[in-house]
Order: sequence, then structure tokens, then C-alpha cells
Amino acid sequence: MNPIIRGRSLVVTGAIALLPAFAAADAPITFSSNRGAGVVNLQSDGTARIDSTFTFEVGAFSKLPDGSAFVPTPSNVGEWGERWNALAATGYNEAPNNFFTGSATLDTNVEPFSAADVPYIWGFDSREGESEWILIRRDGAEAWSWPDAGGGGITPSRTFFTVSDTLGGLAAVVGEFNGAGFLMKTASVSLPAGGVNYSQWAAANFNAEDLANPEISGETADPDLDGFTNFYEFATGTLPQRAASSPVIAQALTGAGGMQLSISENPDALVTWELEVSSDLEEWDSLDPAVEGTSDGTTRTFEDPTEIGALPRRFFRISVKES
Ligand SMILES: [Ca+2]
Ligand SMILES: [Ca+2]
Repeated sequence: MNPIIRGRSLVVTGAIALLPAFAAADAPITFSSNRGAGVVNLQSDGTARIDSTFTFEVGAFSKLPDGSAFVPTPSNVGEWGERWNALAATGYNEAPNNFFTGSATLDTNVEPFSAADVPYIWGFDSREGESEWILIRRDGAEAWSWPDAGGGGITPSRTFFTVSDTLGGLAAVVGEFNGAGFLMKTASVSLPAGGVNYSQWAAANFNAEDLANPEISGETADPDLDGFTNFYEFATGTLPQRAASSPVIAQALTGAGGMQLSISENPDALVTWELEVSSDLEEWDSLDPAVEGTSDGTTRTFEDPTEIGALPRRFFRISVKES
């Protein structure tokens, strides 16, 4: 029998949102769009107008675990909500004036609100399912950046985040502006229905005091000392504060003689799974095609297509990360 390492590999790519701490002085910020009877803001179908179901927020995205900036793109919209830190929100004023305007107070320059971090304006009608979104930043010499929360070094361009038809340097990550016949136009965004990310799961499994302590509620913490981090308990649907509740991992042979591994699964967790293999426990590879396993709702099962005995040694691990 080949030696088997049952999977306990964990790849965590999530970030823990930083909550603002409070400082003494505040910097006033406004965020707004052009207004007026002639201003038209449209939804993605090019006909329906942005209406009062929309919210516009000014905020910033948390950095990636390696400290680099998270760059929102149309292909990673599923990560925006988890990483977004709204400083302030405002509603949308419908016809005849068609605009939004809000104000914000910056109490701290803790990331992602440091002067080097990029402010965005995010307009949306919903953050779930089929939605209409526009995400705006400003580049160039007058690029938006956060002011000094202590009140010094503020320049007007940094405290007025304005979407207008006369300002250059505006960039829409999703959506458009200053097109033919409209100032802003949202884009259609489709997100997976339902699902729970780590932060949402943690909020449901820890009290407020524990949530404020990453050594208890953080992704890599193991407060019940069952050998499985909170992230693994999230992915597998076990209880993070009960040592008796831990993932069940099993192995068997498939009909074709390959190895089959199964592990308990939280079907609501927004994660991706993958079986990885190695011949030396040092170099780990994906299979080609990748084996993401199949789910029956409570257990995820992975099958290695290679027959036992075809290789001198073959080790397995199961990788899970936030999707
Ligand atoms: Ca644990
Ligand atoms: Ca546990």
C-alpha cells in the first residue's frame, strides 16, 4: 500500500478587515455626482435609469494577505464585498436632478484609508445575485487619495470625490461614464446566490468580544485546540469552539483502483477545493484536469484517476481557499 497523507493542507487567501480606530481630528470628505435636469444616469440595458434603489458608497478595499493592494477588476467582483470598507453611504436622487451626494468623516488613516490608499465610489442596487454596479476611481495628477485624518495636508482634490462630465482622469472599473447621452451607466454583475464568506461565518460563531480578538476568531486561530484552524472548520462545517466537533476525513479505493478521499463540507461556504498530489511531500501539483471533488451537500469526495501501484509513491493533500 502506498503511504497516504490525509489532507490537512490549508491555503488561506482571505484578508481580515481592519476596523477603523478613532483619532481626535476628522477630515471632512464629500462624494457626489453632477446634478441637473439634463443629467441622465442609466442602467446596463441603456434604457432604465438609475433610481432610488441604488446606494453610492465611498470607501476602499482591504489589502491582500501579502500586504499588496487589492485591485478590483471585472473578473474578481466576487471578492469585492468581502474586502470593501465603506466610509459612508448615500442614496440616489431620482429625476429631475439625477445625482447622489454624501459626506464622510475620516477618523483614521489606518489601512485601507492611508494617504497612499485609493478611494473608490461604488454604486449598486444590490450586492447579491443579479445586480447593477458601477465602481469609480480617479487617476492621473489629481488622483483620488485619502486626506490626513489629523486635518493637515488636505488639498481640495483629495476631499472632493466628484463624478462629473468635466473632470478628466475618471476611470470606471465596471460600468461607464461620460458616454453618449449619459453621465453614468451601470454594468450588470452576476454573483453566486447565497453563500457565506469567512467573515459572515465568524460573526455567526463568535461573540463580539471574541470577534475583536484574532487569536480567537481569526482564520488561522484554533481556539478549541482540535487541530483544525477556524478557516478549516468554516470550510468543513464544524464548530470552532467545540473540540469534539472536527472534520471527518476518510479514504477508500475507487472502482478503478484509484485513491478516493472524502471530507466533511459546509455547503454554504464560499470556498474552492482542490486535490493536490506529490511524490516527495515537497513539490505539490494540481492534477490535470484539476480535481475539485464532488459534493453530496455534507461531504466532498475527491478521486485520483491514477491507479494505486502505478507510481512508486503518491501523496495527497486537500487544499481549500476562499473563492
Ligand atoms: Ca479548531
Ligand atoms: Ca472544532
